[in-house]
Amino acid sequence: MINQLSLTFAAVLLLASPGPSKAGPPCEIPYHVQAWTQWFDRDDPSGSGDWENLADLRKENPGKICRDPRDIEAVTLSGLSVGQAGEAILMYDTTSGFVCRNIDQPDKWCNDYKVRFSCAPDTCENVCWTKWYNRDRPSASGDWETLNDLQKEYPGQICAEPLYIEAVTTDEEIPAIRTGDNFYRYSPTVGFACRNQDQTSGYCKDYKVRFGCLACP
Ligand SMILES: [Ca+2]
Ligand SMILES: [Ca+2]
Repeated sequence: MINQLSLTFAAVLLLASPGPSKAGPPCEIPYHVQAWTQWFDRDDPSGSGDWENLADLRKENPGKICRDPRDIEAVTLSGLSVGQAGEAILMYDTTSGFVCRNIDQPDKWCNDYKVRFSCAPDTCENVCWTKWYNRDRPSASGDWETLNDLQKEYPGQICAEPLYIEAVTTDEEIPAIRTGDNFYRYSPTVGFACRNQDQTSGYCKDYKVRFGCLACP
């Protein structure tokens, strides 16, 4: 829900203030672009608490978190939101990251959390989109359009550390988030993967993806 709300919010902002146009790749940030990072879980509460603080996450995951995250989401490894878990949280913001201290809890023990960040652009000025890629079809285990595979198959075409990813169906170009499929991976740092086993229908639709980079190779 946070995901769609914040993307919608970003879209409203973008519609309200159209970015500058320029020659070259189209300057546009579609609202359904997936800008959330992968989930990070660097710590567990066995020491003084669960430290998913941004400074350490950046150090341990160079280039994977944008300079100015717009949003942060933390959930327990069992899937509870921070509100549902109901613990006293020391830090939970886009500049510090997330910290739960054991000492602040009545039972002196925090849940183990994972966190992710949303990276929306200030303007579309700096974002350069790759072409669309469709390396796989969902005929076997699913539709695998992972960054690693695409970078191997199309050397030099996709930047090393994309900031955004967009996925749409190959036939009607329906945004992935509107198809109702459940995605195994959908992150600019990992790419896209839809597993047939995760779908109620038993099959994923066929998707193509493209990446948004600060500069095109
Ligand atoms: Ca953790
Ligand atoms: Ca595909």
